[in-house]
Amino acid sequence: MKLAYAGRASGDVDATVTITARAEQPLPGFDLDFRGPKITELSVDGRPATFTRDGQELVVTPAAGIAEGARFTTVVHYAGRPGPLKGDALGTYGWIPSKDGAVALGEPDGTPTWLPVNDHPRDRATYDFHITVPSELQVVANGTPGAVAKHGATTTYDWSETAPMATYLAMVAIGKFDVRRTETGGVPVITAVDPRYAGAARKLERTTVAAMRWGVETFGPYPFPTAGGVIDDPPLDYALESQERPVYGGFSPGERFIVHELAHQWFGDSVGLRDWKDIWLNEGLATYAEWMWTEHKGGESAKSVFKRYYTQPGASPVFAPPPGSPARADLFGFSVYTRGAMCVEALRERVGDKTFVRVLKAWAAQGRAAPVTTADFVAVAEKVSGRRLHRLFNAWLYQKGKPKKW
Ligand code: MET
Repeated sequence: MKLAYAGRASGDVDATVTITARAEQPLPGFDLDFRGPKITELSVDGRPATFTRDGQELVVTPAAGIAEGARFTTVVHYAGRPGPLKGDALGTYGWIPSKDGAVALGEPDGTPTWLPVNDHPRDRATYDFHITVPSELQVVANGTPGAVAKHGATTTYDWSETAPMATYLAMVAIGKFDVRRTETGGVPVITAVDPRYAGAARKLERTTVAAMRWGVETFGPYPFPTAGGVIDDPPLDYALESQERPVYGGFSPGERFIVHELAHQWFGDSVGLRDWKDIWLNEGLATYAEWMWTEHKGGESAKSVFKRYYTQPGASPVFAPPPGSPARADLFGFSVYTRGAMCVEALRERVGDKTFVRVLKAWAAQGRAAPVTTADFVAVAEKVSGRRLHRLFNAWLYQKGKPKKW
């Protein structure tokens, strides 16, 4: 994608997005998801296509049908000012203006605010970013940095995400940053921090490196070509595990936050969901990684954290709703994270520490092979441990109230 950002005053962008896809069946037409500004041109395989927009649906009818198995290229040109999504239970996300630029954060369905995509966690693709900004600004995106080309008043930054990535993990941050590069175990670590959080830059870099070393020991090889993180200024008060480059929105992250987002690189970004309803696989495991980190550092054990939560009353938000299949508004609810992590502790206590670590490594080792479901996690845990675990997972993921027996 090529995107030119005019600057904070207008917030306008002018973008040309080129999508290469393969038709799995004969296609008279196809739908993309896009909520962005006005589309000025749309072509398929070099010929203008007709299109209609209905809410988020972008319905494309190419001049000629596309044959089964054919590779085809769609080019969408749009111009105007993208904006964030906000107001529902999920807060502010999508294309978000910052003090000096903008930051794009997609989870769960915000990427169509600035990119036409097939917005589904299981539809992964590689991405090339060519982003032009006023020369006083910089650009950070997913993956590996490429050329930086200055043409007087504007500068173009190239980034490429070479590992297939779910749409919700695409990120771009435009603004002024303290950009640092280091490496660990041969993996480049690139961090970028808004000047407002200048004091946090060293800590972000050092903690990311320390957590990576620990993550590699605990979960297995780091799954991507690069790592890092961005602290930007919009006051979002959440972080997102955007692939290779998590974003912390409007705060200086503590160690556990950094560990959480880094753990998602294995659990969520590499081993990725088939459906949003299994979001506990992302958030329960990343939260459990925080508990493991604290234990590893000599702090409270995961078992003790579990016990503390377990003493809460059954109606407490720790337990409700059950984390196994949350409604949209509860996707990032407390129980998905905490009861999800308690489910992982229950598993650890059942199978024992050694087997538990083998389960985590086996789960991470699947990588990007195929999108995963809760049933796949149960199957891996049962296979590695040689035990029947259905009752445990049913109790922790799906039963109402506080699980009593599992
Ligand atoms: N996945 C994020 C996390 O790390 C939450 C994003 S909220 C849209 O917790």
